[in-house]
Amino acid sequence: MKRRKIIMALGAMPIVSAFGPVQSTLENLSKQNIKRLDNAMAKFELPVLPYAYDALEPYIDKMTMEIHHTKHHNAYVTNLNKAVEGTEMEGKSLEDLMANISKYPVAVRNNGGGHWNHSLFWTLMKQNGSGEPSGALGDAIKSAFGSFTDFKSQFKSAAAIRFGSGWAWLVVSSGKLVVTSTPNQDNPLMDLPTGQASVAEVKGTPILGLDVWEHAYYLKYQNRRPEYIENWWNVINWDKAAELFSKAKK
Ligand code: MN3
Repeated sequence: MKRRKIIMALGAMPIVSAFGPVQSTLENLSKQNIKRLDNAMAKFELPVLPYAYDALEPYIDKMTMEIHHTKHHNAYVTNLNKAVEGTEMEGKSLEDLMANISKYPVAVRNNGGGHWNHSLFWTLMKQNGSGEPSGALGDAIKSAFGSFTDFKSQFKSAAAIRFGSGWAWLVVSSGKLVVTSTPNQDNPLMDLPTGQASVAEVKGTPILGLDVWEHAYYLKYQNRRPEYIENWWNVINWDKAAELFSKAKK
């Protein structure tokens, strides 16, 4: 601003007291800085479900959805915030934490993974989600697995044989579609050693993810995990999967 314009601008300020305008400018600047700090240290938040708790009935029941979202997912968010608070991890994005998880404490791996995995999982389901993917994703599945039926059976098998708690995934890995699974709340984005049963088997960008922890199905299906896995195909949001596929590095 040129000197003349500054004088004009000052002249236009209302004179409340001798220090009024300056003081209020300082207060505004300070408020802006505080807001900037708040944003930098933004805490992780539980996302709102994109549908009602009963939207996936009868395949996934309302009570399971409500407890899964408000108790389990919420606990991952709360514990992740606790784990990063006051550390150099505070303010980092979830993606950044996942990509460097081998450097961070196990509480960040478990709760950060839990937050990332569930945030994705909710968006991969919808009411009346039955059907098969079309377009580029449909073609890529046929080319990678032979047919949609062959892909489905490979994915179902990965979900069924994952021992204990974990996830089954369809990922883009080195340009190819691959079915894999992870234990606990690990996911294929984590920079963990691959190839062992105790860690992520394959790294890649998730296109589909299925939660096979007992808390995801036990109220309705008890020990019948294969039945839950089979019914999940009625609520898959293939539009979301296609969107993730279009954005994934090929
Ligand atoms: Mn879960």
